[in-house]
Amino acid sequence: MKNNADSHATSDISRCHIINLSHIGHPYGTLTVAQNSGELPFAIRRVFYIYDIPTDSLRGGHSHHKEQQLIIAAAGCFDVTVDDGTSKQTYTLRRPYEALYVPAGIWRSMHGFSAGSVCLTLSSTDYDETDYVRRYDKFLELKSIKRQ
Ligand code: T46
Repeated sequence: MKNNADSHATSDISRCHIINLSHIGHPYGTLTVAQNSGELPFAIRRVFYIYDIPTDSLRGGHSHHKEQQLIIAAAGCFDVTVDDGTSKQTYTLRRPYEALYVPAGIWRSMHGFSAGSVCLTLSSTDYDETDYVRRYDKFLELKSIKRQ
């Protein structure tokens, strides 16, 4: 995978940001839309969601070579910490229309789950285990940052 190091070499957490998805209020409930119409940073290829999450769970703990994501608290709330090997930032997701954009090459961890929370992820790629970097020392190596 010749270009794998590229996303890690160029990504930093300043590229992570919250996108407010379109939401339409109604007396009987609010409707939120995510569609490939240009308002998203990538075309959605896959959707997955995590639920029945014990409140003390720590999910994520990896980066991706190519995959970009929008992470949404579809129910409840939780924290997402993004890390580029130099800096970290924690976002608290608490509204279903708030989508956290996480580009490739960024380490992410999800924690602080409220009871009944649902983590919905919109992904730019099909599932591919070879796209994952699951060891932090390997992640730092790809970032060309040496441990002190
Ligand atoms: C991410 C965060 C936000 C599949 O078979 N297909 C899939 O599409 C996915 C996403 C996962 N899996 C398998 C792989 C593992 O055996 O499901 C198991 C749990 O996946 P993982 O440990 O990677 O779950 P999380 O919550 O740590 O991470 C997931 C995504 O995998 C990851 O891309 O960024 O949510």
